[in-house]
Amino acid sequence: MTKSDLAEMATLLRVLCADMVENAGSGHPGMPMGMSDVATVLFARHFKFDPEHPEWLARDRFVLSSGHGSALAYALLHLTGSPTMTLDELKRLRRKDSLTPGHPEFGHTPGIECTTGPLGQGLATAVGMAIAERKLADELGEAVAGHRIFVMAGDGCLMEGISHEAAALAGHLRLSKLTVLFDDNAISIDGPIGITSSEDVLGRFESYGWAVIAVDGHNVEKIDDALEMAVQLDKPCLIACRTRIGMGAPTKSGSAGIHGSPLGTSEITAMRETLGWSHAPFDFPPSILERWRSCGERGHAARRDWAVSVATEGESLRQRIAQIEARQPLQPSEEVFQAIRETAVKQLAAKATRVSSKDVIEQLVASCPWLLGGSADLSGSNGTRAGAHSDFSRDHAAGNYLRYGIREHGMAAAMNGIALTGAHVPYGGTFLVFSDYCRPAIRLAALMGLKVIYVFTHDSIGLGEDGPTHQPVEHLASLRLIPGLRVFRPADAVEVAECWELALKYNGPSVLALSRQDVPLLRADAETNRSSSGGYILTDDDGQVDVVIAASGSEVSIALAVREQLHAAGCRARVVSVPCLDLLEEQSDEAREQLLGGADPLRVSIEAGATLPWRALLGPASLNFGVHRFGASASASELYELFSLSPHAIASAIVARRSVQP
Ligand SMILES: Cc1ncc(C[n+]2csc(CCOP(=O)(O)OP(=O)(O)O)c2C)c(N)n1
Repeated sequence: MTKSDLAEMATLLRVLCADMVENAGSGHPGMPMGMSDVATVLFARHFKFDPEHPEWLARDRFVLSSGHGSALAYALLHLTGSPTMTLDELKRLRRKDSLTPGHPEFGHTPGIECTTGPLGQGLATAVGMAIAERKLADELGEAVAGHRIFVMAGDGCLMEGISHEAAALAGHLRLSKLTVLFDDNAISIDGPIGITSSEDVLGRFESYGWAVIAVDGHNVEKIDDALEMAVQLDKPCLIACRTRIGMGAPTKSGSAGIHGSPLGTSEITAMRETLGWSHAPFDFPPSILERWRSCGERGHAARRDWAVSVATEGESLRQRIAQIEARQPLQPSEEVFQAIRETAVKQLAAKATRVSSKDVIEQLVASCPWLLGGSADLSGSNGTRAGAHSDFSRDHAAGNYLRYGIREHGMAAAMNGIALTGAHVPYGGTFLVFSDYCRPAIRLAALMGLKVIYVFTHDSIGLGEDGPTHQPVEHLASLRLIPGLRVFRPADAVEVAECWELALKYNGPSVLALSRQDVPLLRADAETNRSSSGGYILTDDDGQVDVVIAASGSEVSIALAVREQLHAAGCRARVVSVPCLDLLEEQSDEAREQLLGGADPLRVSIEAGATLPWRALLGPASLNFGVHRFGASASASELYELFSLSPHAIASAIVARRSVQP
């Protein structure tokens, strides 16, 4: 295609995006109009994809990190021939039940690789995709699985802190398949970037170990040269495309005003005049549309050739491709789970649940080559690295353990990218208190329904002397509020094995909250996974009980000690272990009521954290023991005394309440 062919295609794309936003009555025309030339060159000359097969393993990935520019992604899908992205869908931008929601959503719109909208997340997720690509190309061969990841990111994405973590990691790992097309328009919502930023973005990326290229983002030949160069490099590449936001709008381009509002009737008419475009909205000259369609057809042919060559490959490789393309969930066999539970029940010594988790990981590594471990510089403390692990590095793509560095947010986003590729299940560790640093990416994992496992250790004041900065208080409660995220807090080695099993079987994200301090083994049975209902009766008195104590994690053994003391005081108590409140909430009301002993017994909860979720479960008449202020620097046993979480303090409070309300 000639330069003028590309220019016409870019104009069609630019006008279409402006018309889509105009038709919607709201949205963001500035970014798509500014980046139309870059997008055209990328899709016409470089991007490998098949619109009819968005699941193709070897396709290049396009991540629109500036998710507000969603019109661009949808328009590209339509123009290149996606069968689901019809013209009608483009006309329904931002409408209810359309395939064209305000920001791109993975799993909702075929062809959208990643949910984007929170700035910076797309870029950081793409780093995980580039890690997964290296692993896949190493496993299956470059010809079968190699692909590139192209990201469009604006000033906003690159200002966000997460871009620093993600880009530094990508540079360190030399993720050469990653190319970021920076929409360098120097405008954000409040105005010119100069009012808030003086940084040298290119210098920054260079210092991370990236190649940087600066081009005129409206010069199709220069863009083409830059992309040509980027794919030859042995490191990630940032192409800073100097663009004019809203390019083509005669009075509004170049200003913040066009970032997030439709152009308006007079401006859009004037835009048509300026661009010499006489066609009505959504009416495309057939010759230009044909050119766009040919980009998709080129990819279609490439996929066909690829399919012919992989058809001659062995059965196991073809099965692996089918697994990835169908996004078939990866999980160990039932025998592996059974063996892990049986090992756990034999370990009689008291052990921190983080150590029991490491025991599980040691057993999983051998049978799960698709499991990718990692930690944000706390491998030893989190117990995330097994003896059989080897580190993934720029020189060792076969490694199955990621050293994320002290980059919790970058780690969580990269895990999303790894999970999105569909070939691996990532797990990553840090302290529970630092889940705050991961939270925006955890939320996106939940929104996308990704199988990602967070190994969050040091899960309460029980971590002791490191003090209140390290002691989570509100974290369990707040993580439980994220829809679709399962928060597991196992009480002993058997529950740890069960919760790992449940996390690996769940097609969504899971948190494993694990103790630093030792806990005794509470269970002697491991035949069935009792954690699967979220909560179960651990110890009961025959017949009627006066008190039901529900607890999680390290507080379950405290609940058992409380029960002993109550027994001595003539009060019969049931202990319910609740390793996962989310799963318990999914049970029927009847099952839950039965577990909690109906209306008569006094309901009690013990968890060393905010008590809100327990009050919601047990009702306003319940007694809830927890932590309602920040912790302190002292030994775990001193802190449990200080926060009235010792068996004696709890038993006394229960007896006192019962004497008032027998
Ligand atoms: C984490 C986050 N913070 C704030 C926003 C709201 N927001 C959307 S776009 C934008 C400005 C982005 O500027 P830029 O990347 O330069 O985009 P452009 O104006 O060039 O389209 C902001 C603040 C967001 N989507 N995500």
